[in-house]
Amino acid sequence: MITFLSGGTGTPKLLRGMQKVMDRHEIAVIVNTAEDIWISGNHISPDIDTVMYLFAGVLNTETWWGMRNDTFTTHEEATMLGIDEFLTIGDRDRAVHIARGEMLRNGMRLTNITKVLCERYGVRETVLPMTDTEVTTQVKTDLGFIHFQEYWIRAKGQIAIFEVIRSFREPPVATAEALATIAASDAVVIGPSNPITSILPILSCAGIREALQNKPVVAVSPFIGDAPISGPAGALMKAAGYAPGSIGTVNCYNGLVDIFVQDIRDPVEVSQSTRFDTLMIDEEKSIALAQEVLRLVDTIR
Ligand code: GDP
Ligand code: FO1
Repeated sequence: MITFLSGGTGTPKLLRGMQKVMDRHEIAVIVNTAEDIWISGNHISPDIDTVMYLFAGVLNTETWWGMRNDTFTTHEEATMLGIDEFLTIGDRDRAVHIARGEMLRNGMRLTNITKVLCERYGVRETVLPMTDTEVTTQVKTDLGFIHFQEYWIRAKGQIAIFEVIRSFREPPVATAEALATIAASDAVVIGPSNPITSILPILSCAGIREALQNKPVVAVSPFIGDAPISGPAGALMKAAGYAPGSIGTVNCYNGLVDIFVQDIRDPVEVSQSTRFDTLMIDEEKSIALAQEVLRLVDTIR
């Protein structure tokens, strides 16, 4: 068993390859939930949904969110009625948000809800939220703290940010299932996800760092030079006090990583790192990187 720590784009691209080269029952994914948000009364968990849709074979791999060939009738009608949905929500995707919201209101744990949804979609891998309680990444702007999604989607990442915090009513604790999965794994792979909005929220759940200390950990950089392959990781690293790039990424994961993987094109030198082509522009590239990462894992487990 290998456990992956994942957000909703970079690591899912690696998982797309892993699916093809591993026994799918041997893949476990602990997923960031700090980007979750309630919209129009329903619960969106963007990273869980991306991972679940990928494994279910229904993910839109053009955008890496939402379902392939979804329609947007409800979103269009709700917008016409004056509802402010700043995320474009597909009709089938929305059904998942409705189901999740309803189960949450009925008092079910997010872990169990995710299990039910994955079963309905025939997912063979294990998909686990990092925690069962609500935690939200917020960024400080000139107008005060706003939800990460407000910054990245509504403001299109076009406003200055000065600080990143995670807000919660109770400090997030890793679920028993997440900790048991790590304990049962031969190794943990921190995929090339956004260190600030995807990986640090997972590492900050009580129990995770201790669990990782006893495991071989491989991490893949989401940066080439000071720019991420996509998304807002550069601005977020700066706002959180880290240098954008592979060195800043290693520093985020302070001392947890046994083998750090950088892209062959990355001009930054991280001592004792391993170099692969990490640009997963298609499924073939994802499979090739997955194979390399598995070979690495074999050398340390
Ligand atoms: P989010 O939840 O949508 O932000 O997705 P993640 O946190 O999982 O992934 C975002 C990160 O993925 C960004 O910082 C990108 O630089 C990184 N990324 C996207 N595609 C690739 C790729 O092909 N290779 C690598 N190494 N990183 C990638
Ligand atoms: N990202 C966008 O850039 N625009 C959208 O309209 C959008 C809608 C959306 C709906 C459901 C969902 O699960 C994800 C969605 N995302 C959208 C992606 C999501 O907000 C991502 O979490 C962030 O883009 C980066 O982490």
